[in-house]
Amino acid sequence: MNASIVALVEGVLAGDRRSMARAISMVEDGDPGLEELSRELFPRAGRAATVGLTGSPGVGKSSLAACLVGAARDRGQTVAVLAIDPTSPFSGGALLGDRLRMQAHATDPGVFIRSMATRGHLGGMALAAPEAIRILDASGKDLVVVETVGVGQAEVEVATATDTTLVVVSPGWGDAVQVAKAGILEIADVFVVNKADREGADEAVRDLNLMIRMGPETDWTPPVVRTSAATGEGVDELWDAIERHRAHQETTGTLARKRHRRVLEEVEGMVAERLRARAAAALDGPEGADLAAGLTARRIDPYAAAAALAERVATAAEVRVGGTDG
Ligand SMILES: Nc1nc2c(ncn2[C@@H]2O[C@H](COP(=O)(O)OP(=O)(O)OP(=O)(O)O)[C@@H](O)[C@H]2O)c(=O)[nH]1
Ligand SMILES: [Mg+2]
Repeated sequence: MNASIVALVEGVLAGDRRSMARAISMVEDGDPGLEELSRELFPRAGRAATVGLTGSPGVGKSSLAACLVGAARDRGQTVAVLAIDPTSPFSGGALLGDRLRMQAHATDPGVFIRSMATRGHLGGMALAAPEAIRILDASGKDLVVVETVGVGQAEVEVATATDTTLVVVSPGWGDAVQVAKAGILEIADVFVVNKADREGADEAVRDLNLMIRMGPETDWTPPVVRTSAATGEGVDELWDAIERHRAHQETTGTLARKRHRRVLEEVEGMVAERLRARAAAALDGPEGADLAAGLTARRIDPYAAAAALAERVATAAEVRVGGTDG
């Protein structure tokens, strides 16, 4: 194994900040050494509780993450925060403010904070997030908090990467309606009405509860917790709700099922990515030219072309794929 990867693995397992930061950068860049790194870290992960924070811009996700860091430390737990911006090709800039808010924890060795973009990762968010979470998990942190910006598919993907998903809204924006529209009712394990120090929090709580009651019957009813990240109000209740959800998932076996499904989906994504890369490489060469000629002349249809190519790239022992394939 590459000596620098060996050192990096040791550093991550020891919880060394610089090693962790480098490892996350490798995820961001889709570094070729990632496969080796992941292979070494995988057996050491799976211990951390993972919590996702999601919601519209500005509702207070980062502020709440900072509150959760405080709550974890009060309870003697170590914690990592990963802020993911799937829309930005760069990390740092846009999220720097978040890190400044976290400054109270910046020198605490039990806390690791990092933002991440996915500029180079082939599988995008869906593959990058679980990989980054695993690094933080393997570093020995008890809790990993993941914040995502924006509403959309990437957000849902990140939600599936964590054990407990918090959907955060703030009062006065008709946020309950937004939640319904965005289809994130389904992904919420706990609803948080943040900025409870502002007017309209009670209405938001009421609307959400109403919506949950009208929703499908499930074995877990997401609680709606009122918080103010500004005053610290409700943070203990939020912590309790997270713990209750975790306990529920453990006793019902949902947690194990969720994790199984997650890792299988990850493998599926990797397979898809590999085959896609092989197909692209094949189409780039003489085979692509042949196919193009056949398609243009209407000798072959796209379905048949795809079926033949899929068959070939799936079984080909050796297809040259510009460095991304083993
Ligand atoms: N009054 C009040 N303001 C809050 C509260 N929580 C956060 N804020 C403020 O709301 C603004 C946005 O907070 P952030 O924590 O950055 O929100 P965010 O959801 O992380 O925002 P993005 O990452 O940009 O989507 C900041 O100015 C915070 O100080 C709260 O509970 N009460
Ligand atoms: Mg934020």
